[in-house]
Amino acid sequence: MGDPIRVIDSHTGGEPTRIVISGGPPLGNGTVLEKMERFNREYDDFRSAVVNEPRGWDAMVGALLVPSEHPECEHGIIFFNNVGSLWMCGHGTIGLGVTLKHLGWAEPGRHKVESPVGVIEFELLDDHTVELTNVPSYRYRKSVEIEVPGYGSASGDIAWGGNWFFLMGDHGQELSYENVAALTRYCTAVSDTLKERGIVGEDGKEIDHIELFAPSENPAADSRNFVLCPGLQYDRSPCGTGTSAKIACLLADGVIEPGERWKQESIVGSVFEGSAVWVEDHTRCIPTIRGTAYITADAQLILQQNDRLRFGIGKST
Ligand code: PYC
Repeated sequence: MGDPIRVIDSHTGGEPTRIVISGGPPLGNGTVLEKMERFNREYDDFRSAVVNEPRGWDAMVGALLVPSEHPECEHGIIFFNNVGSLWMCGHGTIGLGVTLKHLGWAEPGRHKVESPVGVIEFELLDDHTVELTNVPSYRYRKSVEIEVPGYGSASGDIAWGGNWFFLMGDHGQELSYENVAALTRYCTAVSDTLKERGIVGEDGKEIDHIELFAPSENPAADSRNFVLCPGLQYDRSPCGTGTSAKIACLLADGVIEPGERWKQESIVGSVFEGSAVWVEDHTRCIPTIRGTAYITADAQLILQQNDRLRFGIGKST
């Protein structure tokens, strides 16, 4: 056994994050993208041990705090879930800010962190509130028509907000917590259709998050969403990268102005508040997403040598 694996668990608007703050695998030198690639190649058992049953569960999002060689960054971060790594994670970054505060490793103010897709910044506003300044986000394609077997025709926008999303307003689904099983089936059918038709993000990148929208019944929110993540779990939070992708589309359509606030409610009723400003020649915007997180555990993970399931169910040795 190596060093003890210490984790801090938190939830951001209901979506869990488990951050490994020590005892992670040695990923060598390089950028955080290079470290993530090595993590994917060589340490998938570790990922599974941290987030999958019996130690974790399917909705758990994990993160590995790593050193960053970027001159402006205090840390690097690699996010992952029940099936693999994520490019970025907004709710997880809000959880990171609150976790670093809990540990006494970050004071209120602005902090830069290197993610695999670029430098992100978070502002710790108080013990629980964090505002993420995300990577440049944009809509790649508007109103892509698809025929979803068993459901009929539908259309959606393809956008990048740190992950690739297919965003749908016109889907005929009821966005309620009671309807999560049916929403999961629908989004899975959409995801399968995108794969079968070879519909991808820029540079052929897989669109691995499906995001549905509907009006919110909460007068304090502008919209409600349901986000299906890779691994077929839905985001309990409004999804930081998904809200970034949505705001990029709203800005492109002129529905919101630069700096105007958008309040996105999740399927469990938690709310993120976001806005964006244009960069470069208006092809990209920089979203900021504000949310709250709470610590739920400060623990040490134990992987016993003689435990056949120590790396998680599906990874038995
Ligand atoms: O908040 O960006 C997010 C996220 C991605 C997957 C789960 N949460």
